[in-house]
Amino acid sequence: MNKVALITGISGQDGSYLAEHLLDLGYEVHGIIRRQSLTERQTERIDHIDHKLNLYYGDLTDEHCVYKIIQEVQPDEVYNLAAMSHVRVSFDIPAFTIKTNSLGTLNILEAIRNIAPQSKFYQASSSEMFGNNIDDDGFQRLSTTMNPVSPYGSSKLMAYNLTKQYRTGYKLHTCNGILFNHESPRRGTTFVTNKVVKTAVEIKYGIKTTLELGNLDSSRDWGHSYDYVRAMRLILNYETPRDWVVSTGETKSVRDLCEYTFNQLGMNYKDYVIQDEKYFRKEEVNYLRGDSTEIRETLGWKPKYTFNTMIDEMIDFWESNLK
Ligand code: NAP
Ligand code: F7E
Repeated sequence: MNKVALITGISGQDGSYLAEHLLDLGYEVHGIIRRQSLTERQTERIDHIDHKLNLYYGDLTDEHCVYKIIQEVQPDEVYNLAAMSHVRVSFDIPAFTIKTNSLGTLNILEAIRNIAPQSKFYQASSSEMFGNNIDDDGFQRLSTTMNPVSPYGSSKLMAYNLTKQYRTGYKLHTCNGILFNHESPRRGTTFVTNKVVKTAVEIKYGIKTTLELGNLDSSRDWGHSYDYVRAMRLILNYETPRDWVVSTGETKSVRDLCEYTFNQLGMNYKDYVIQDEKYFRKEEVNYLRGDSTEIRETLGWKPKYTFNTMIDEMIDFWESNLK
């Protein structure tokens, strides 16, 4: 019998790569999408596999629909990827962020506890939960104290703790993947990597003249979504439910990202990048670098992409798109 997976946030960046991966492995894949007024582009990332998917309208904040879908699907594995995932925007809509990211996670955990306790549960936790805490060796890991500095980070920390608590208290198979930033050509274009790459390509082809950014000095541990969704499935299929860190272990600043991208396109970023106050945050996570030794050594996870091959792929995507 094929395994049955339910993915919340299936229309997002990670949801689309995970759905492809699970279909390749023979899973029966179900996913939740939201009702939107503009339907044309909503499922753009999964249109190519739409005929193989079972999609349901739903919203994590609506516990009735969450119960109904879990009751109907009776999944072997639930991947909770749905979230209000933009850190800066979470300062504008903090209540919605917490309702979706924290209470939405609780709605799924309660449904699993009551009507589908056989379901294994994966929670999309985030390096944003660490805030500005770094161990003495310059890395963040499972034992690093978490001290979020955004409504997004706080909402994810609540969901992280609930996921742990349903494992220890109710003996459910629930796991957190603490994923550091991961990108791809499918990344939303208001996140910094895809914003920089898309705009740099537009500048090269004369469509735009400048790139407005916020803080150029923050550093991120950037991997590729293709690699990270593979880690999600490994995490859920490990015999013992527990939490893991997924990261590249390398870090680059936003300035490094601009320098590499513009160089690849034959330009100097200093001629085009302008800083604009509106892209700065009330509080910033300055430096992220994850220690993923455990998942590499225990589960054999290894990323295929480097930072450079990932950015090159994103450049190719936008160049062929614009041509
Ligand atoms: P994404 O592209 O923003 O996708 C998020 C998905 O969640 C979208 O399909 C969105 O649907 C859906 N969603 C939002 N609010 C919802 C609600 N109330 N009910 C149901 N669905 C809702 O994010 P991603 O990059 O794929 O990230 C996947 C998950 O990993 C997220 O939980 C994110 O917080 C977490 N994470 C991401 C990273 C990263 O670097 N990418 C790192 C660590 C953790 P709409 O399109 O309708 O809004
Ligand atoms: O910002 C700086 C910004 O929005 C990265 C989400 O997937 O990863 C992501 O959150 C850095 C920050 O990602 C602009 O201040 C400068 O220091 O691409 P981002 P994020 O905030 O790190 C974590 C792990 C998640 O879990 C989240 O869901 O870039 N920056 N100028 C800018 N950022 C944006 N978006 N736009 C700018 O113009």
